[in-house]
Amino acid sequence: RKKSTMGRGSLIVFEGCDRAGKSTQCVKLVEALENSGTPAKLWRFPDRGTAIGGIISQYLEKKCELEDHAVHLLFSANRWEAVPKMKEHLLQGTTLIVDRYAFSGVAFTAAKQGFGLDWCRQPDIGLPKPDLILYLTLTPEEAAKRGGFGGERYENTPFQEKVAKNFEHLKENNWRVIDAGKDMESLHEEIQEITRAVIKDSKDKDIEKLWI
Ligand code: NYM
Ligand code: MG
Repeated sequence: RKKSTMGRGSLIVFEGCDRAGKSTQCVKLVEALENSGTPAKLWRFPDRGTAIGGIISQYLEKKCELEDHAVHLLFSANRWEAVPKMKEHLLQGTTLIVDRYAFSGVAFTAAKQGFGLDWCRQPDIGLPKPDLILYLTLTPEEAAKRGGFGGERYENTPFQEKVAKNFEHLKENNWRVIDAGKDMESLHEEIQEITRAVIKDSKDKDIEKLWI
């Protein structure tokens, strides 16, 4: 299909620790955009539906062990394999609302012993650069109120605290920090307002490359 004459869609990424409410807000945002006539599609990483994503899923569910560098590269490969389709959607004018991206990749692996931010960033250099990163933050107290973690790998408080510290180092001027402790509806309104402005603003801009 041909390039949209309405301008390209935006690449909007949600980031944050587990339990911040990213997935809920992603779904609500896609729904709101679609209802107002803005083509939008929900996307998520890891995409557990591909062959690579299947291995990642097994790893997260603790059904297999993988060497830490190797699994980092699989998470990155899982993004790269999606790039052709992502670009196609963006160029056709569809905005992608993405639940986690390369920033989770870096923040989670760099929380492991012996991994620096710089090494972790390398495989994701050159991915399509998001127009906006909505970083949902939650204090440890608020997080605790939301009930227990699931049983997946990384789902424990000490690890998540390291992840949160790493996210702080990744912030750039296209990041917006959102207090995820607010009620779901106010959060949704705030997110819509920011997102709609960015969608308008990025229509005629080229898609840039991440970390270049
Ligand atoms: N995760 C996610 C990583 O470790 N590296 C990555 O590149 C990405 C995208 O996978 N705890 C971790 C963060 C999550 C876990 O994500 C699965 P979700 O959104 O809970 O399905
Ligand atoms: Mg999770």
